[in-house]
Amino acid sequence: MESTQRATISSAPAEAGWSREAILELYALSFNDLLHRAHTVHRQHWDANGLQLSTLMSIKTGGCAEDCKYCGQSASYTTKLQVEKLSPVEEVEQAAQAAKDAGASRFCMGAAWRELKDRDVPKVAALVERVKSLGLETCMTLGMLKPEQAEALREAGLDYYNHNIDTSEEYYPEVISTRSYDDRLDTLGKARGAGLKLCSGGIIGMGEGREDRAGMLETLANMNPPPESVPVNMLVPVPGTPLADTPPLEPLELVRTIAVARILMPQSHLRLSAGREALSDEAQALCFFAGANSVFYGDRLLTTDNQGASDDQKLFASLGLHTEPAPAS
Ligand code: SAM
Ligand code: DTB
Ligand code: SF4
Repeated sequence: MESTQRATISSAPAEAGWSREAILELYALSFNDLLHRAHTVHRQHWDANGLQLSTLMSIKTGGCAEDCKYCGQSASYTTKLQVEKLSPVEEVEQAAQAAKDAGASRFCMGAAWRELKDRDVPKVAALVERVKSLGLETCMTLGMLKPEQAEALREAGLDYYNHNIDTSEEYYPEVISTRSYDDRLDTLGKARGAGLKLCSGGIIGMGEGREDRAGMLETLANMNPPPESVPVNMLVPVPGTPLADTPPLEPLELVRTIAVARILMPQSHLRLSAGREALSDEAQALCFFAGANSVFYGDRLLTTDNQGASDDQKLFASLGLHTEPAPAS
């Protein structure tokens, strides 16, 4: 049985891309077989005990014109969130320096915008320049981009653009009505066209099925090349949003998703992202074994709590994980 499955899956040629069926076959492997295979791929491409740390900062919070059903920052829902304007450069620099001092190698700045406005380009470019000058990798997530805006960010020293596809193309309209899957892919193409590295992944546990989780990975894995950084978020239920009462996803399904993603995208940093607070140390350890090699590090994500840095340090030490330094620029 196992050998039949293995023959089918390993016959999927990389050039022809990954089919949804082949991805679902990986998901259906016995847990031990799937983890063994994913961990073997992981060791072939990465230091199996290395972990990349990214720290998040919300540089513009709330009041967003999009209606993403998971997000507490959408103006469509009533949440307890305080709306905040674009952060001043000194505040961002201070937070970035603190993140670096605490051990992060990448600083990710997120804005609750539908799209970047031309008038804000010089302001966000100045943030990138300042953070980059501290010796950190830079990442931004600002909504939709125009090609010349992506170029300006690249010239300012931006390394990564984060723009998540969130789920499968089929499930996407269940979650967001104010933009399409193609809008998302279009912005990713523009960021790539400007020479930015891509950070793109999604959220699981929004009520989607395994078919949709496989569909999300299918889209990411068939990008040429796949995103350099792939965040897998577990839904953080935010009171006041339409998904606030979604039943939590079984953690072993997260582990399977990480394992499948590692097999499909051997060379990408795979980030165990939002939702770690709700996971046991054991579940997180399984995610690292399955191929996750990056986390968001720091007491806050954008607007919700993250597993605290001191708990993280204890966890990393107990697992013998060491953190990746920022690459010399
Ligand atoms: N507004 C920009 C955008 O949507 O592209 C950037 C900021 S947005 C908050 C960044 C990503 O955070 C989203 O694409 C989504 O994948 C993730 N996210 C937002 N709220 C979340 C939640 N409650 N739980 C898990 N992930 C979430
Ligand atoms: C990503 O995939 N997850 C991060 C980052 N990229 C921008 C955001 C998670 C947000 C979780 C909910 C919040 O804190 O607002
Ligand atoms: Fe706006 Fe981004 Fe939140 Fe969607 S996920 S509502 S685009 S901040």
